[in-house]
Amino acid sequence: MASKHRILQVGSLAGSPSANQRLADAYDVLELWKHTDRKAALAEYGKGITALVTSATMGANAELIEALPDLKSICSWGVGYETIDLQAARARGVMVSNTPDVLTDCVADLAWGLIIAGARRMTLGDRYVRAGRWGQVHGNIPLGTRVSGKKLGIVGLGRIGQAIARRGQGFDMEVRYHNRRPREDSPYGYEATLVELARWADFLVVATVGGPQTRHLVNQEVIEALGTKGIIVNIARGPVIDEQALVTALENGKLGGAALDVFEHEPNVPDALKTSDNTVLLPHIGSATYETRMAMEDLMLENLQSFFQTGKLVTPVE
Ligand code: 8YV
Repeated sequence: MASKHRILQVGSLAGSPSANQRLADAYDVLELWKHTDRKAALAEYGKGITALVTSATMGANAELIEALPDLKSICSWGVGYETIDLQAARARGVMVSNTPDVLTDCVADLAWGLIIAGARRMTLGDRYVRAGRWGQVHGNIPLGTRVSGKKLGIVGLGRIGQAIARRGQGFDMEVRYHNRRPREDSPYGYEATLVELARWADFLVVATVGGPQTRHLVNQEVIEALGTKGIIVNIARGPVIDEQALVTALENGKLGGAALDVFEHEPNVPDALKTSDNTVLLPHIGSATYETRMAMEDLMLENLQSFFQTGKLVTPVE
């Protein structure tokens, strides 16, 4: 039997149904996360490794890329790639793939879950039921906000933003968006500034890419423009929202509510968000359905296999 190709896996993909096992079955895997001295492990076993598997969260920085002299491809599990140093990869001629499209629907579905949970105070109600406080609901849980027929603002009309927008039509909502540029193919209204979009919207959903170019795009001015009745939803990346400004606005009653799947310093979540009755908090589970995680691992493995068989990736980045 031919010997297995050697690959490096940055961390455990425990959030995927069978990725760890399938990688271990098909390849000779250097499991980097099991080595306490990462540098030493790379120096000892890194030579000859041509492919690396990582995730949107774990990424691959310049130091890691440089420590692998024979590296030719990085196959990531996840759509976001702001944690992969593309410049360092390009400089070395290393190809990069992600897993786009397969997670779009589930992430958009979760955004909608957050819109409704935030507007209708679902998690607060759930806490009352669990605590045996049903009799105290009236007068304690403030009335929610109607969702149907309201104004939906989307920050970033990419694949996921468009899927969220389409669902808005089912709720009879008017949809507008903000992007760096208006999209010719879009049926939705364009707002040239984020502040204008926030001022107009009842619900502002963040669906843009992460990375330095979008850090704190949603700042104090945007949050206050959304206002006392507005609800912000984030299924993209935590740092897109200035979290401190968000906390301050919630504390001062300048924002209606926040429903968040991502945070600026994951896994750390500010106490002020945890104790607020106006927040819904999820642990970055946008893509976490069996079907989607399976499709992500299939696509990541396809990229890897294609690299070894043809020298090309199936879903290269850019
Ligand atoms: C992943 C994600 O759960 O794909 C992405 O960019 O954020 C999620 O789908 C996770 O980040 C993978 O590490």
